[in-house]
Amino acid sequence: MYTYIILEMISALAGAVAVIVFLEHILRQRPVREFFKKRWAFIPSIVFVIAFFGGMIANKTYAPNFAMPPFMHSHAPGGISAALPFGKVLEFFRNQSHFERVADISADPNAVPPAIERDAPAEVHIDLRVREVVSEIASGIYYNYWTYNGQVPGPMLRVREGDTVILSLTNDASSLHHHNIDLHAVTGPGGGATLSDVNPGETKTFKWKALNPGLYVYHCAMPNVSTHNSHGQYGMILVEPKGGLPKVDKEFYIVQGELYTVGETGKRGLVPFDSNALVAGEPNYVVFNGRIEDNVPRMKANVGDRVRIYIGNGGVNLISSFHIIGEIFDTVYPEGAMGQGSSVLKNVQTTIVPAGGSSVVEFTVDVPGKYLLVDHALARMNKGAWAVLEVSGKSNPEVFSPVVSEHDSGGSMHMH
Ligand SMILES: [Cu+2]
Repeated sequence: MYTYIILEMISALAGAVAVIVFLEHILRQRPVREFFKKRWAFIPSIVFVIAFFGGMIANKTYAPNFAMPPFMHSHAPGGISAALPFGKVLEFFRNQSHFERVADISADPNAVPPAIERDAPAEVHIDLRVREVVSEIASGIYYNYWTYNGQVPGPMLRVREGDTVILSLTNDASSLHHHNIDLHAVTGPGGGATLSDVNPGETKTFKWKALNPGLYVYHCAMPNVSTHNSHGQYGMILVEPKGGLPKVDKEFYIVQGELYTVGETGKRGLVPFDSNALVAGEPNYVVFNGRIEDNVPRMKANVGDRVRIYIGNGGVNLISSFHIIGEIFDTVYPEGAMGQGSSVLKNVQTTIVPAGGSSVVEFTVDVPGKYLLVDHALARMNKGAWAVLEVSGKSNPEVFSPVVSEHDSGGSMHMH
């Protein structure tokens, strides 16, 4: 149990002595080659080599996969490390001028497909294109995002319970990596990932039946899955229940996600992906819709509107405690569950959105003003986990208003 400490200490000490002897020789400005001509020179050299290998033998550390189930050979499924292959990193820098620059990576929270009016199942065709692009996390902080359709999250998809979906996934020819798609709404191996592994430039199509209603996450499941996910490859698909959802005035689409970058949060320039931070679960950025908001507010409603938010969590490590400061969700579809037999929750302050999961919240806006959407693990606001809903309209003093005290208005204080 203690052997490694003794070995490491001896090794460090011997190595240090050997290096000192060698440095002493150089500092006296004697040519290096004379050092090796000396008859005793082999002694520190051999000591150094022994120390080096002694240290290597003493340091017994399991491979990162040691805590995984025995049938998996990496710290993520598929035997591929979380780190990007060094060759791909070089290739990125060699070809960096070829990567598309996207001005705004963030999916528009207003881009929710309209409610489905059909009362019978149909065949629905969906095309998605994977694009590896360069865009900004915040002004001047550039990141190599991997996306569905050049945005994070990927587009919100909407089908009806019982629909047959023909989904085509294209991997843009400019990509450096394989990609695929796993939709949690799919019944079948890999949620479609096994049928949609696409090389750069390739398209694959598969068919699936939307058996279960609900709000589902989709994401890339190419090994290393966490690496692909945390580059921005996630989005949501709503499978509307047969009877549809109640009509509302406004619907919004928000997906929380994490970004793991080398260096401190806020470091400017092109920030590379940090696989160690990913495995440790310490993101530099936790964001709503791909980046830190700067074009606010993007979500708007009027007093009296009934609002529904489709909220998801692309992960990969954190659970979101979704909350709106100054609102109460009068209705929550917990974990995005809906359809026959499921029940909604009433009057919820904060709803859990699991990694790779969702929630649907509804409320009526009664008072004008700005409402902050947050993950109520509030330190994450410092990492970007917020968005703004602006409500316009007449004030509603019966629900919310200041009380001007007699002291403020110059009158005397009264006891009641
Ligand atoms: Cu991917």
